[in-house]
Amino acid sequence: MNSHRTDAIAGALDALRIELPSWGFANTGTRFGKFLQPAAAATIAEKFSDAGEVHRLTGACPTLALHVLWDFPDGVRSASAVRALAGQHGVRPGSINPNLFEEQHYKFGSFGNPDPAIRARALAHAADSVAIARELDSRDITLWFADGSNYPGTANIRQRKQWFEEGLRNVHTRLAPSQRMLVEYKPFEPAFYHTDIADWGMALLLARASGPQARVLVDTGHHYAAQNIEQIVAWLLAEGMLGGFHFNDRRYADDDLTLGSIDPYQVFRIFHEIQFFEWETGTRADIAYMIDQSHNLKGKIEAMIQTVMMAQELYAKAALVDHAALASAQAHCDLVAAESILQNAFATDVRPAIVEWREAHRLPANPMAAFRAGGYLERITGERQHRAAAASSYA
Ligand code: LRH
Ligand code: MN
Repeated sequence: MNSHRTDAIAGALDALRIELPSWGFANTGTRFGKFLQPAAAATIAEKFSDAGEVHRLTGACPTLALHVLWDFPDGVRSASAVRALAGQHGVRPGSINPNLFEEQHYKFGSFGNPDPAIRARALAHAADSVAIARELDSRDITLWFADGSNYPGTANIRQRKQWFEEGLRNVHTRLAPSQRMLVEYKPFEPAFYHTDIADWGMALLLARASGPQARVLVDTGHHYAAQNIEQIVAWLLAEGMLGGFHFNDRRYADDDLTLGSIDPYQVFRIFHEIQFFEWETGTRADIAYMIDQSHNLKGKIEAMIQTVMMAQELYAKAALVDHAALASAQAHCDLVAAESILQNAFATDVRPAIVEWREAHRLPANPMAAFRAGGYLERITGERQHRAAAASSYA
């Protein structure tokens, strides 16, 4: 591979930072069961420790996304302990995710609940989440809502939209100037008739209505199978409203599988749209690349390392697209030439250049092999296997 291409790959890897999800290290399951892993993290200290191990091996994961109810048992009062853990494990607190979906009082919704007292409780929790983010110098607050309905006629969809506008606008007023709120959409689950924030357009309109520091978060698992996700990404880029991603893969629905395990070309096409935009505009898109996965069968840490390695590989391949040649082929409607430019980049084996980048950064050539040989899993299994298994459904 010529130096121009290895330089392009090195430049891409220097820029790519991927945020890990604290809940990805904990025992999670499906409604049909949770298969417990003795080494799974159960405390925030263990989640930071595991994230620290992934960052130590990949050099690409300096932040950890946190979910408020699962990681801050005492709310904002837990922030100083979290800050200390971050220092100890070399991973900074990342995006703050409120929990507006599992407590009993959210049965009929949170921001969209017909009961003003419940909407007020939900807003108070979102406000606490912003306060926690301020306390930890976390830039992003990621807002996902399970709100919706299961049966036609049971919800006033327009009324709930207005309540969401009011609630999200209120959250926006609490942001520090440097902070952002990322509105995450999802077409269904747990609601199975309508979901209040069901697609990118609804999230875009609500983010716009909230204020200038609001953006849209694209969870790759939150799309109907036939949807063209990279077109949504292109539109959000063009609108200046793409705030970040939750990366995972799926065969059917929100399966939260390892990135690229089902459709790596999908992820490549997303990365291509971003890098093509950056080439065309000469700007760096202000995107938070984050992982959102839950592994019932794979080892939690290995799944994260696999995802980071796959993301680096696909992002590096996208950096090999000759954007000038592509723009010319597009302008001349040379379909085969244009398509081949992407396919050739995708077909390029970038792994030798990635190993070169890792060695240049004194990182293991193969993070997965280093993890398996490193003894970390054996050590934490010994430390953690004695505790009783918690029976909660998620994280
Ligand atoms: C909802 C979601 C959201 C999180 C949760 C863990 O499906 O993607 O981002 O809060 O997963
Ligand atoms: Mn998500």
